[in-house]
Amino acid sequence: MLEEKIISEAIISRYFEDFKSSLSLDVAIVGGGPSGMTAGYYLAKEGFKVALFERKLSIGGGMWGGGMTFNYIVVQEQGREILEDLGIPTKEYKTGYFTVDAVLATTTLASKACLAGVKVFNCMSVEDVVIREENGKKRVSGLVVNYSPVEMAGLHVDPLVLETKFVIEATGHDTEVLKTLVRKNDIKLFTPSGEIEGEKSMWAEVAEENTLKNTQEAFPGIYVCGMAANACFGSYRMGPIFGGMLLSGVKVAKEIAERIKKGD
Ligand code: 48H
Ligand code: FE2
Repeated sequence: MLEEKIISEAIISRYFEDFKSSLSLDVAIVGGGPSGMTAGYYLAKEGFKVALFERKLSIGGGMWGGGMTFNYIVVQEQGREILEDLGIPTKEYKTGYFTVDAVLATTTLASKACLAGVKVFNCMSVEDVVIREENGKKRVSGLVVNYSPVEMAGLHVDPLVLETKFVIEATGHDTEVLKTLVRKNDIKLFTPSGEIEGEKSMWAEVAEENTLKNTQEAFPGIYVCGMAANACFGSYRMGPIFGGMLLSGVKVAKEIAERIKKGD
């Protein structure tokens, strides 16, 4: 005998157990692109309590479509090492250029992150952050989330709120979380101008290097990674080469892990 009511009850119970248990996190990641998923994987593997909030139905961000929907991505040697660590095989095209099937890379990374313990909330949009002040110093200490269908329908429905030790802004080109933070609060980011510097045009070599350099804390409690790091700190775009995104995810995971262990 199969009772429909029990199927519904199982889904509702499990979902809200997870949601309730995610109201207090070590790390909240906004955006399920390659950098956010990589950061989540390495943090969860270390045993931190991590949830990832993704506006869309599927995680993967800009990695599914490779270049112009031709679904292969390219990585350089350091990116290849991370993919190999994740069990994703690469194939050398020319010296220093490795190709990977974009669907294989995206699905494997997503699966590894989930299996490591990242709780993914898809169809959830982050619409704001929580700010607190301690000893005269402001810090991001939580996220304000809403259902994406609410956002898409333009309904006036208030969000829900969760607390977290650190936020990772991994929303890609748009740097949505930081934009909201800067627009709504009288604060300065750790960028040269104190504002979001903005993304520059295409220069793959410099952009890839800078993605890693720009992966850092942008304001107390919030780190930028991936494309958002270059948009925030003002560097170039790189097109469909994804090594920098993966390396950025690894770096942000490492830095936040150290901060949490220190009790920051
Ligand atoms: C919840 C949100 C919100 C929000 C956005 O764009 P992504 O793939 O991000 P990265 O930085 O991991 O990877 C960038 C890469 O895909 C890319 O675009 C490259 C390398 N471009 C080079 C070039 O020259 O163009 O993923 C970001 C994710 C997406 O899935 C969004 O839906 C999601 O974040 N998102 N989720 N709440 N407010 N805003
Ligand atoms: Fe892009």
